[in-house]
Amino acid sequence: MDYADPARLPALLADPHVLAVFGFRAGDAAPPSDDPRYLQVGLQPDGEPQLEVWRSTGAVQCGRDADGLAWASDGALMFGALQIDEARHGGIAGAAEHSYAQLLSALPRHGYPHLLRIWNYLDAIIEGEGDDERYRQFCIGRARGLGDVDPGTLPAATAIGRLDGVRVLQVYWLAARAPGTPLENPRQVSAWRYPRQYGPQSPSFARAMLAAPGSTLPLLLSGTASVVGHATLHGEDTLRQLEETFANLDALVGTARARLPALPARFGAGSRLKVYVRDAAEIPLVRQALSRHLPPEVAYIVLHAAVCRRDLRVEIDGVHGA
Ligand code: 3EB
Repeated sequence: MDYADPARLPALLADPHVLAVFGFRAGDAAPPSDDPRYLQVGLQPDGEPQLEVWRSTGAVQCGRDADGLAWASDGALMFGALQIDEARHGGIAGAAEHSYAQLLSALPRHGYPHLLRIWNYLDAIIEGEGDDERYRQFCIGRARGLGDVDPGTLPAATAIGRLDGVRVLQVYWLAARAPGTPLENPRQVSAWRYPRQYGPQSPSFARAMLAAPGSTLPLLLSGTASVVGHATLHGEDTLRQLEETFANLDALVGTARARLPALPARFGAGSRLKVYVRDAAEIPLVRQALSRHLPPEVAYIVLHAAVCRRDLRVEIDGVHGA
């Protein structure tokens, strides 16, 4: 996984080893392509627009299913993406249920039954009061679409709010032929065990995923924020939230190293991060803290986005390998 200049999009899509490319940019100014490996995500990057590129070691095949699902696969891994119009499914809960049911039925058909990692991007994630909040409704629909799944097999995930006003649920994922190992964070209550106060349906995700032994995939880190136990900490202080987030990420890397000692203890040249910041005005402050905290080899992008709890000001996901 890497970041690249948008001008390179045609060259990247001409490369048969490219599994997926993401253009992060709100509005309609993103470079166009109808290649199924390309997805425009309506999140606003800070600074120059960037592409995110997933490269494969094998040759990639790709296509679009009759139901609109875009896919690319290389014999070991499958990328897939869905963009579901909320209005056609009665709202965000219906759209989430539909997407998860659709993708779960597609995975075995494509021969990649094991979901490793999934990203969920939806507009106005904290709009609505109490249990009507759109994130809570998304959690309800997701759980319905997943059906009767063993929580110990849930994928790593991100669920983040776009600010583009487009009521289309964007879901994309990485699935594999072989199952990975989901990891939990010793500092945090498992999300699927969150108590009722956060909504009628606890969120369905694992804190991180390690691919099957022998895979070249890095550790896949879920969206991680200033949550300890199940509570938000430092609600008024972005920098302390960032510190707590890094403490959570460190704990996850520690958990992964117990299974894979070759994994570096610290973020470095094999780490890529996406940093989601709620208030655009705080991005310079966050960038300053990131440059203090991270060695220069770590590539990251900063996105202006809404985190799924009102009191969370920052969230980070990414990958970490050798
Ligand atoms: C948290 O720790 C922060 O609902 O898929 C992070 C990653 C969060 C994924 C999801 C939510 C999700 O609860 C929020």
